[in-house]
Amino acid sequence: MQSGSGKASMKDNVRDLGLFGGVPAFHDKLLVGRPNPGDRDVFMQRMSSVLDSGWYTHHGPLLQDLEQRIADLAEVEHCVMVANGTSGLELVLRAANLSGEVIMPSMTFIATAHSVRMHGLTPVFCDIDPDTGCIDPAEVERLITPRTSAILGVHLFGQPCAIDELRKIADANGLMLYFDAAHGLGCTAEQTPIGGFGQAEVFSLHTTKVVNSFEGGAVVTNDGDLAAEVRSLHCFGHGPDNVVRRVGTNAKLSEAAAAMGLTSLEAMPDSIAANERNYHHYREELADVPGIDLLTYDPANRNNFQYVVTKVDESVHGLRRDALLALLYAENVVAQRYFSPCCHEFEPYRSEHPVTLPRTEEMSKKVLTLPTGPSINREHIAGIGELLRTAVKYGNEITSRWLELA
Ligand code: T4K
Repeated sequence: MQSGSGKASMKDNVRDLGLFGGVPAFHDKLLVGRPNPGDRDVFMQRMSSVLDSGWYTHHGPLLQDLEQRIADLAEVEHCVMVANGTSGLELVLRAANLSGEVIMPSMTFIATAHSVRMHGLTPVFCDIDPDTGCIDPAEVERLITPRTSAILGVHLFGQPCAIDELRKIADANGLMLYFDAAHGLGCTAEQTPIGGFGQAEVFSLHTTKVVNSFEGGAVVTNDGDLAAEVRSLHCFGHGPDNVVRRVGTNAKLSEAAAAMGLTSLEAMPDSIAANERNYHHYREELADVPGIDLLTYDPANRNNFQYVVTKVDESVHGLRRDALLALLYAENVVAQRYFSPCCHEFEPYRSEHPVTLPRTEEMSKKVLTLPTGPSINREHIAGIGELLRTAVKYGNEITSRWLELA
């Protein structure tokens, strides 16, 4: 029996699992990255004002408002909205005239690495702190060469990476330090908002993020020269006087995107509150599920709880992570492997610069991110908990039957 209300059908045996022919536990798909659009009427009013004004792009009034509000939230002096987070990372690198090698974690979305490689620089992948998945400063030090120009930290799942240690290493070696804060809007490092660390930080406002502008990114910094350069580069290299001084691109964000960004930003507190409630429900549900361990966030920092990340430990129950992923899909629970494979396991990196990163690979084998967001409720999570309990109970059997299907 399944229901659209969120209540899952009970399944306490392998035969009933969707993967092996049973009816899916959930009628509708439960997704990791459902958008947080905010108040539809307010968005429509903003869109109406855009249409009435005839001003659709080129740093219009809504975009200026969004830049100011994100700068205020991040407690920084400058925010430049750009087409997406990836462009933001590329523009920071170009604005700073980086070359050579950039040390970064491999446990991240592929965009982090591509933003560097796209411009002819070499990403040098670094191992992680196994508890957080963030870059390990001790490993960073080991990887510095005369060709290193920067360290690119990633605040993975909204957790601040080891900012102070990285800053010391960067300062001691004359390197630029900047951050991929794609997951970091609304998060803090202790009391300080993510956004003001290093020379620049870059948020993503992709549809799947806690705040979205359909697509979008925000470069935030306290460095006025860097901000001016990013602003110029994202608009064909134009300076404020409209004179072009260097090659630039078009990574501007439209007023329609800004209308969504503002409306979604206004809904961020509710969205984070819903995520946090869900996170705690998952915590309760998973407490008695051996070998499916929830990544816990350090309470000293504020997290936006956008990602519910688990580590599936096959050695405990015999259930392979990818068998569980397939099992959940078949129940309409669309989990994600954030981030697996990780960057150094993808081309061109694996051929160009083969490396072994034991802690990254260990985490990458295990990670599974579960659905959350305002559209996921307690009943959904209870249903997912039931599925996980059944899955680990019959872990070995499920893995071997899944291997036969493959
Ligand atoms: N750095 C890091 C650490 C990042 O995580 C990202 C992006 C970036 C940099 C680059 O930022 P952007 O250039 O993207 O601004 C998703 C997102 O597309 C991507 O933005 C995000 N990270 C990454 C972690 O997740 P995919 O390939 O996993 O899947 P996607 O976006 O097709 O769908 C994810 C889930 O969201 C699905 O369950 C479906 C749901 N969804 C998706 C879309 C597009 C919806 O419900 N509605 C939608 O409109 O990348």
